[in-house]
Amino acid sequence: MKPDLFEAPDYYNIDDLLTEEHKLIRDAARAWVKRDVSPIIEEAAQKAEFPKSIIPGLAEIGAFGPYIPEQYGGAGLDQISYGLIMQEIERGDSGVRSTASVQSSLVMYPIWKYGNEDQRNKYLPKLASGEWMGSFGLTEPDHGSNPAGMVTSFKDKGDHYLLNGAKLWISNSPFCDVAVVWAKNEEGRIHGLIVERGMEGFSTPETHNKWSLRASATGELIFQDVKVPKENLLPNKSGLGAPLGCLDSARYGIAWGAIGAAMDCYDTALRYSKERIQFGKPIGAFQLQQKKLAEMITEITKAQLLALRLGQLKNEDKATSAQISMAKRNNVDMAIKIAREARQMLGGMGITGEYPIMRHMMNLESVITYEGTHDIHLLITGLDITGLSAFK
Ligand code: TGC
Ligand code: FAD
Repeated sequence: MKPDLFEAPDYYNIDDLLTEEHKLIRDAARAWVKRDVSPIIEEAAQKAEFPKSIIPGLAEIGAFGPYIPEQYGGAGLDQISYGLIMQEIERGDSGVRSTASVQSSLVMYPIWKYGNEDQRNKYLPKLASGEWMGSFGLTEPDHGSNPAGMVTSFKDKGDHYLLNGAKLWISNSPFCDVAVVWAKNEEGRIHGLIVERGMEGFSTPETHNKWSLRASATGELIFQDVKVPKENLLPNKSGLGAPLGCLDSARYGIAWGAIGAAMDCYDTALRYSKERIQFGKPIGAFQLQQKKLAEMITEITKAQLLALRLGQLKNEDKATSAQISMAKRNNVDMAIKIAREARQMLGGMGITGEYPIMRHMMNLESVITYEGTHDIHLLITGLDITGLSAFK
């Protein structure tokens, strides 16, 4: 892969709206990605291996629990800082951002928000430091967009719960130490349980042959009569709203992350367009190529403003689930379209691993699917503005 010459676009001087702390945190994450992610990520993706060597670096830049209070090992930052860290990581690779999203918003967040003090103290510091890695089990083989239909269940056996079922498409599952698993009790109510590697009957087979998110490990969570200690049930929230609350936090991070992938594609295409000569002049001088670049920077700028405003609302605890859903949908759709256009601008070189664009493009096929598909998010906005549910 070519050296990482990335320069972040900021067409509307959005940096002026950030604090000095935001910029320091963003720049530290950006420098780490250039130094530790860019040189290894293409090979990791080609080999379809999650590069475990980057886990300590992710912890160091505050990517594990950016907004979790410092008393639990988190970085105690605001929501805009969290977003900026996700943007920079996904500029490197969506799969690396996935690992951080799952750890922070889908594992640490529910333990922090729905767990008790013993659970917070036991798990959060080790998850923040990367000593333990987590996964989040909501999706099942027959229940993806409709998690309410899940069949994974647990029974009260007096001194423990007995858990049975299976989860599919689970990021980090092959190497996770703990999994936050959503399952129904005997009354059909959804609860979160913390399942630990080593519990008898718990296995995590890897899913192979993915063309997307290849540098992220994806797999199953299988539970065959797993005895889960009663103290591992998250006591403070139940029902579908509990896992969906975690998704709000992760979807928000993705809305920022997608901007990173888009910026990398745009920056690569812009540089290439000035260097590549055809018909005696740089391809960037042709009107059709300029149209592509002009539309890319316009869409990136709109996405940056959407994410920043959403971050302000989140900092004030005013962001609605529907607003978060809109930003996830819009920004991922923006990024995947930019990746497709940028790839074309590089001609044949665009399909090689010399440049990051094709990897971003393939990764974004997962990002537009997970955490709610593009169409599910359209229907969430539809429900919000009409009051009529297309799901029931
Ligand atoms: P519905 O009846 O609308 O709601 C059930 C209860 O949940 C509440 N609620 C929410 N709470 C918090 N945050 C949200 N975003 C919420 N949305 C709904 C709602 O108020 C209600 O509460 P209550 O107290 O009245 O019971 O539920 P529904 O069954 O009609 O489904 C709605 C729908 C389709 C929007 C939802 O099921 C959905 O979002 N489906 C998409 C599934 C999804 O996103 N799965 C993601 C799996 S995790 C993942 O992909 C990780 S990838 C990680 C990575 O690698 O980065
Ligand atoms: P389906 O729900 O079967 O949907 C298939 C198609 O039908 C989609 O186009 C969808 O939009 C459409 N559709 C469905 N319902 C409707 C409707 N009502 N109206 C209109 N169209 C509809 N899950 C986890 O729990 N944890 C994870 O860590 C995790 N990581 C993932 C990592 C990767 C790489 C991938 C690909 C997925 C991951 N997922 C994870 C699962 C992800 O959330 C689901 O794939 C996603 O929610 C969609 O579910 P599905 O794949 O079963 O598709």
